[in-house]
Amino acid sequence: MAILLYKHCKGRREAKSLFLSMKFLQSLLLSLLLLLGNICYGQEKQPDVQWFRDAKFGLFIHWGLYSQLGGTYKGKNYYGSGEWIMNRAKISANEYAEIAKQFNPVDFNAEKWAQFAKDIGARYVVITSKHHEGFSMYDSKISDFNIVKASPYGKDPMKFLSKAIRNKGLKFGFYYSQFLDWHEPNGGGNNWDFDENKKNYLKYYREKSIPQLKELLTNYGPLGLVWFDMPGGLSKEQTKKIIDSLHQLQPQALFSSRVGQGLGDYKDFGDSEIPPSPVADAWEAIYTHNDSWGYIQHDLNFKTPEELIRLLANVSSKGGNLMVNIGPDGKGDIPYYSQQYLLEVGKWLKKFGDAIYGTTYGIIAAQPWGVTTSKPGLLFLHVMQRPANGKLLVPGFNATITKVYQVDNKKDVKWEKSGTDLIVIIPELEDKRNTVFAVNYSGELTGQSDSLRTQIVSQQYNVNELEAINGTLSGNGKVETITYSYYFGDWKHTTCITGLTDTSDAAIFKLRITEPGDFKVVLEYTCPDSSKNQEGVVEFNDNNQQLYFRTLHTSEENSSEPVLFIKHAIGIVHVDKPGQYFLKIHPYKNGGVSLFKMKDILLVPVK
Ligand code: H79
Repeated sequence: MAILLYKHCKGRREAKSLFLSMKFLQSLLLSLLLLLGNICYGQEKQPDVQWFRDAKFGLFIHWGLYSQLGGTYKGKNYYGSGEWIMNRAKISANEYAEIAKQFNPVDFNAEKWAQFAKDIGARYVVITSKHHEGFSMYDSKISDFNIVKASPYGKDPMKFLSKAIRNKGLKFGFYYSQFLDWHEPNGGGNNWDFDENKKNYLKYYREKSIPQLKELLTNYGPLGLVWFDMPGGLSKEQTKKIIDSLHQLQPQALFSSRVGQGLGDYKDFGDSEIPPSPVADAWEAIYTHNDSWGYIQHDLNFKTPEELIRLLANVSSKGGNLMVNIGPDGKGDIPYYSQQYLLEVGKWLKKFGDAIYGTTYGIIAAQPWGVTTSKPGLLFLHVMQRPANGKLLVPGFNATITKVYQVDNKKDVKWEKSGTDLIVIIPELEDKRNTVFAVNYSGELTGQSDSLRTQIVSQQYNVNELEAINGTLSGNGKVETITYSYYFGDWKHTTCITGLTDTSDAAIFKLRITEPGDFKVVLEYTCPDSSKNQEGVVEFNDNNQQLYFRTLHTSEENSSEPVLFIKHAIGIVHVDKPGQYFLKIHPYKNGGVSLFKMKDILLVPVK
């Protein structure tokens, strides 16, 4: 017989099989295993990520001395990441420390914040215990530069908040900036006060960073997670050693991947980044509600309820969690629009939360109408665009359907099946931002295999988007995610097709067009000066129809500036009858430079 032996002490998830013939040896081994398990517990036991995977929605809170400044210093307004103001205004550590004397968040109310987190439907809350500015927002014995000792407030808000959050049944976690510390001569990042060459990062880790993390993991009850940010100055071995010593304090606390060196218990992508395709491992996308993480008085660019609700569905459909950030002000008040708009998400989750919490990525890929999420025996259809004829096509539904219903009111919805096409006859959308229908089925739903991935294109929607990630590439064609920003630190990430240089470098999109008609073809791309005036061609339906175009200059690429995308309409294609088609894009001639970086091709039904 074979027994799986999980080696808890060394490596995590390694398994090896043993072959034994005698029964008593088996039970002896099992007792040994139990013993081993107990000895190892608390040392390197893999923390349980299941709660995190199921949670789906978290609340991030950036709060520190930067909140007191609110994005303005000495009469100058700063735009973008407000928590970077010390760095951007090159404020000396001594001068910056003076701000603590005005920091008195008398409106802070742990119960109110916890109730808010609960009401918006968040399942976990993460708050900055120390950001890059170096100020500890809790009672620290390691550094006097903390809210209890250095501010008139004189209390530890984290004591109250950690309890209040847990009392609501939510997980509580700390953000901690482990390497950057602009207050400390040996901390990372401050080169306007301190000589980089004289820094001893290890001393900083030894004397502040690690002891503070130990305080946080010791004095605030069980933590759901520790959100490390911006690693630096450590080798993989050093990082591993620190992680192991911290995990000993709380074996169940999850550490974010920004602990560095490819370590950590779950994956965070870049700030405001969603991977282009579903990811099976535990991961999280972080977005801030406006353009800054820390409070900025003059930043009113809040994402609307519709944007937030759709963002959450989109992230869930790819298998991740969304953690949305708010920046309370120096008094401890949550900005008005964050309160209003996030509460809308909470109301939506009360109705449709079954389609978010506890789900995994959508088995059926994104469609012109929206996205899907999955549970065993259930596929959730997040409908954000209603087909004009009310017939919602779910292709590739190769399982037996028992019923289809609207998630909030549980009312049955009519449906038809034709081969593996499921057609749901949907009523007017109760919530135009996202109304979710559930398909109850038996058997195994596998969806379309990726290599055969064909996108539905239909006259029923205002637009059909062929995303870069869905192109099949030949020659030098490749997919690349470009990163840019508007103000500062308000990162944007766009996945593009690039490298289309010679006629053999092509991107092909496989389409299933469901009705005859004409479509306007719009290329959405960014094109630097060096790529302008290149000729290209879009071939539709095997060379029968060709659209020629010449690339237009948009902007140069620079991560700290906007990258501009143009929607360049290049012509019309005609479709005689429904069926399988393909659309191919490539340069017209050899020997040029890459055409552009193309975000998508839009097929707009001609009406
Ligand atoms: O807390 C929020 C940000 O302040 C923090 N992560 C989120 C959650 C963050 N810290 N650093 N970064 C994000 C990346 C910043 C990189 C840069 Fe720069 C800042 C690039 C340009 C400005 C530092 C200074 C690196 C290059 C120059």
